[in-house]
Amino acid sequence: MLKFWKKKPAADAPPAAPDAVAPPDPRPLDVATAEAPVEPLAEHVDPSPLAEVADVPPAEEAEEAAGPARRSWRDRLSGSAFARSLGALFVRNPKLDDALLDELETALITADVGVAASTDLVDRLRRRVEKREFADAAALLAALRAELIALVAPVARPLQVVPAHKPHVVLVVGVNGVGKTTTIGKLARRYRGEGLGVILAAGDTFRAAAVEQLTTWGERNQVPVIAQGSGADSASVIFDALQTARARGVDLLIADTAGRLHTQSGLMDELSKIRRVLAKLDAEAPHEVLLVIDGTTGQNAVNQTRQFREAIGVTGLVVTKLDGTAKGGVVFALAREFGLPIRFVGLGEGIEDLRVFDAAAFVDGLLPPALS
Ligand SMILES: Nc1nc2c(ncn2[C@@H]2O[C@H](COP(=O)(O)OP(=O)(O)O)[C@@H](O)[C@H]2O)c(=O)[nH]1
Ligand SMILES: [Mg+2]
Repeated sequence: MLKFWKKKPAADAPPAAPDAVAPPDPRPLDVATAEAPVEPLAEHVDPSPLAEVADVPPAEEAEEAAGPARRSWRDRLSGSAFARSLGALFVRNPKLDDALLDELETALITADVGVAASTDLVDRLRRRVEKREFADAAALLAALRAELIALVAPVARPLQVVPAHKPHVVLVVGVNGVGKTTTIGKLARRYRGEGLGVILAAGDTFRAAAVEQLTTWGERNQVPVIAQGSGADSASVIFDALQTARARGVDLLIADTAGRLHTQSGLMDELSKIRRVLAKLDAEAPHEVLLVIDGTTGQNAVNQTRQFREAIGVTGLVVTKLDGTAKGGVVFALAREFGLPIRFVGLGEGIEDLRVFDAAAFVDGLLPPALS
């Protein structure tokens, strides 16, 4: 096995310190609870970020063990531009030569991996080719796999719901349409299935439909949703939800927020206000600021992450829609640029399609199977 490189230490962004303000006026609560039984979710495959990256076995076996209802990562990711162009590349260039390396570099850049990351990676491979480390294109593919896993393994750090936090508060942020509300629904289902007490806060008070959408997810999964109707103050809704969650000794509070452009300073200010208001009840809340990124937005995802991180502090990422037209490479660009933990990825619209980010499974889903 190949062990030529070391993982870079990942740097967490320290959460911004909230300053104090008066809590908002208490308002009447809407608590929606439904009766539907909750089926437990299949166990997720645990990523092992501490393992020597080059020794990580292909994830397909573990994935299959997770149950037939869950489609494999490769199944979900094989349609991506990344997978298709890499697959075609190795078919077109079965020989290990400069043309293969040049095309590989272009393919990585076009798949949103980013120019710097792609160039670095291919330069390292090129030096090893020059030293005749690889017998053939298959050996190069194996080295590429190990390099890509090494890029994302440091950020494959799952969300930990700390039992001592009653509740552990997760604030979900991101621009419009990236999949925040859907992700919250999937998370509610996952943690409910694990036996945790969960409450959702309908903090997207911008659109009436958003409250309805979250309430539907809550009803489906027997999870209470705290809402105040559209037009209410978002910080006030989330504050109420935290009060309710504490009174009931709930384990996890997940708060939705209005989609906003990272360039809208008014809306960004609203997020700071939510932070300050939560700190009134629990100085450590929110324990997690989860930024949801749409995997199809390409390099713009990097700008969004930078802006949200500067404006409110981000402690974890969810990258959605990697199943569709996403190129997939943006995950590597984000990992390299920020080192923020990638908690989950969205591989489809179904409830079981939110997966704990697994570096090896992800890379294997994008790369062609070993060349024979
Ligand atoms: N294909 C696919 N669609 C997704 C995924 N996550 C969310 N979506 C879809 O993205 C759209 C917007 O989601 P929504 O949760 O309303 O976004 P929000 O505005 O950020 O709350 C919906 O149609 C979702 O079904 C995913 O992982 N894969
Ligand atoms: Mg929403």
